[in-house]
Amino acid sequence: MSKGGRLATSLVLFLVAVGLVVWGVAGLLTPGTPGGEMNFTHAQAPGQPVNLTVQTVGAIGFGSHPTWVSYLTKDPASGHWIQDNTWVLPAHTVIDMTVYQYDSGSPLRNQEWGQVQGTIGGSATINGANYSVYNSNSGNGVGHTFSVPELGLSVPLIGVSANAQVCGAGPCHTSSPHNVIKFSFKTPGPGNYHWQCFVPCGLGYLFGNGGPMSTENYMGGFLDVVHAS
Ligand SMILES: [Cu+2]
Repeated sequence: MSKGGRLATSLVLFLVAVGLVVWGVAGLLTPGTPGGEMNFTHAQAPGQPVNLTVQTVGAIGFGSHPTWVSYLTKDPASGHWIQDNTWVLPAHTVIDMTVYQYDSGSPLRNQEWGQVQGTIGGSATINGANYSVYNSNSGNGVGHTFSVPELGLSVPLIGVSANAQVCGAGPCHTSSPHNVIKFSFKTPGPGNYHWQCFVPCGLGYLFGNGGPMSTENYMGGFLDVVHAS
């Protein structure tokens, strides 16, 4: 090989090495989940309530942390369950939220989170029955909450029996034990509002608050509220 050829080969190999390093570092910095936002602004006619459907699972089953608890969102366009829990929502619009809760529960450390707060009518329904407070020391306890602190909104998501065949990996299907929890709330003006779960469900982390509790797209995300078009 000529000197020029060797030089060109070395240069190509060097650039490939640099590329691999950049790719590796970028991979470390990027969460292993789609970091996009799910858009709900065109899922219905302007001014009409938005249907937002999510599920909570005891183990996501895929990605970089398959054993972590997580929310999944039903894509209004494709109907697929996606771990993309930041939603673009129209402002001043009623959101009809449905949660398929597939995880087991436990007694709450703070009974405050057993209360339905900030929904339209101040209540929610579980499998069709109205409730405004849930005693987590009874029944199957609470698995997670859906809470938007800036909106004073919080709903306890009641667990399924831990003795049942709890769904082992998301996305879960309605053939697994689940509770269907429904409630409605109204979006405020445009802005970014964070939502999260307040049950320390990060099993294996300090006080249950690490891991999925402190990683976006597992037990938290954002309401990206925009001017209705
Ligand atoms: Cu949780």
